[in-house]
Amino acid sequence: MTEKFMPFVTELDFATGKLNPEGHVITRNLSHMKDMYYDQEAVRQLLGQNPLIYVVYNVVVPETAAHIQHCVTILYPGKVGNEYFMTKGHYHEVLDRAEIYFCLKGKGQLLMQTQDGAFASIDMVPGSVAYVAPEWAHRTVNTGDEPFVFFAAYPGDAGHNYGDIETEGFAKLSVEQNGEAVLVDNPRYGKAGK
Ligand code: PAN
Ligand code: ZN
Repeated sequence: MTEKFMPFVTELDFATGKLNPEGHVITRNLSHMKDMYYDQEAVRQLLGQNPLIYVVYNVVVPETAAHIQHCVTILYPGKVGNEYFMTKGHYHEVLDRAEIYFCLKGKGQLLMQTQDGAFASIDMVPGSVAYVAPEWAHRTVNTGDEPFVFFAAYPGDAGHNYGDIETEGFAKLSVEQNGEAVLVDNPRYGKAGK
């Protein structure tokens, strides 16, 4: 007989967004994603300090369809040139696996796109529960001046495909213009990539 997988709890600190236990922690600095920002001169200037852009605390569960992966992302405020700090973004490796994002703190945007060229964005504030439908790549952007914190849950076997976004880029860039967050067309989308 196979052994039972036992129920368990993880505590989420609403003040910081951190999980206890921390689980599997992923940290992303600018150097991990320097080609993804449009303004490469601004990237060069910032690389010396190599700012921390985001941290993901992942509860560790088996990566099978029976389980539900869940984690918290803390995306720090800041900009590279006039482009807001963002996550790398990905499709799920098993393309049709959906995801739920629940905003706990701060404010941001959830950018999504499909392989056949559709694009969507959702503004996220505390209480927003966003549904990333199957087959949509997803990236988050911090458009505020405090950490943007969200909880995510998705099927255990989803996996992450970063390569396609590294190659094609996102259709829109989220930039500050006159103190406002606006989405502009990404001139590099689908061309040289990134
Ligand atoms: C999220 C993301 C997390 C970090 O948990 O993995 O916000 O973004 P990147 O994975 O794009 O670096 C999720 O969508 N998981 O599937
Ligand atoms: Zn995902």
